Amino acid sequence: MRYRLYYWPEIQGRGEFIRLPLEYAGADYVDVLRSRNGKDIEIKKFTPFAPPTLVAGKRVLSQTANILLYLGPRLRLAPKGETGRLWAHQLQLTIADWLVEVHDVHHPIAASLYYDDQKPEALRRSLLFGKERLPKFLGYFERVLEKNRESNGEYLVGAELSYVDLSMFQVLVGLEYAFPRSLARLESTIPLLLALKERVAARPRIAAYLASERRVPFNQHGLFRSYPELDGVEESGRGKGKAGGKGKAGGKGKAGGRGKTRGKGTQTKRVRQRSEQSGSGASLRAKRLAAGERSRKRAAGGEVAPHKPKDPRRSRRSGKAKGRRH
Ligand SMILES: N[C@@H](CCC(=O)N[C@@H](CS)C(=O)NCC(=O)O)C(=O)O
Repeated sequence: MRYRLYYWPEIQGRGEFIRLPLEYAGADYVDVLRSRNGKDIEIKKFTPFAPPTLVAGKRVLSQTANILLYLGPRLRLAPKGETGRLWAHQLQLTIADWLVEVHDVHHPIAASLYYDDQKPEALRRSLLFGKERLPKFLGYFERVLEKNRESNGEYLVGAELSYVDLSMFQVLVGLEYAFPRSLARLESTIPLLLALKERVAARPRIAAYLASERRVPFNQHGLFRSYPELDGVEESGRGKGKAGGKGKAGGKGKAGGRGKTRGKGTQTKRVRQRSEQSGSGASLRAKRLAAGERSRKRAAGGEVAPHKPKDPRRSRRSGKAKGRRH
């Protein structure tokens, strides 16, 4: 059967979690909106809320983990028994939760606003993400590998590679792109995950795919975005981790104020001041109201038209990337 994948053509996003297993298995598939003359589909039944969407014969499937639940056994990338399949699905859903948090680091307030309009909040979020959530998720999956005696710690589920391993590969390369310093700081705690990443990258079909034009490069519109100011920033005074440059907010963005972070209280206060300042301009308020209006309209419509080949995340005027949820 020829699978048809519908996903934003310019980004890896959640679509990549579907592309990877299709590529790994050498499946017959079309990445419709990346193909020449690829047109959006009219779906009358089982209308998806958001992409990725997979059309498989008469089936129209959405929700990344759900698509993988379906594809896994068909591509021989899932355990045979129900217990194993549910375990794989559970891990995939945990990855889905993690992805939301990755997204919310650069868009903590709303996906419909520009990153620039939520920078102070993003910086605040990034501190907690780097300090608490990143080590927690990584540590959890490292332990899952450690405990999987069936594969001697080589794969997350069962004795062989599954779609969850491919997803984990994608998360790890995404984190490397978006949070290189934070990841480097934690490297020594996740040897099994890093070995898994190399193992997946070395699989011939994956290696060929990564080197091909089918693999969309990481960029500033996807889930994983490289904003140095959101990576590895540490609160000083706690004495832990040097990855953030000893209390300096690394990178150009200075989202939390002029480069240095002087401990929690100061930082929080400055962030709050900035928030208040940035909310005070009348034109900004109008812009936000308009953005809110747009998202309310979207919500009222019940669903997002997911498959527009033209990227609606770019403003024609400024050319700046908008922060839709990816
Ligand atoms: N839980 C869904 C999330 C789907 C999702 O957020 N899709 C993004 C692209 S990655 C989108 O276009 N969302 C539009 C929206 O949420 O308004 C999944 O895992 O597939």
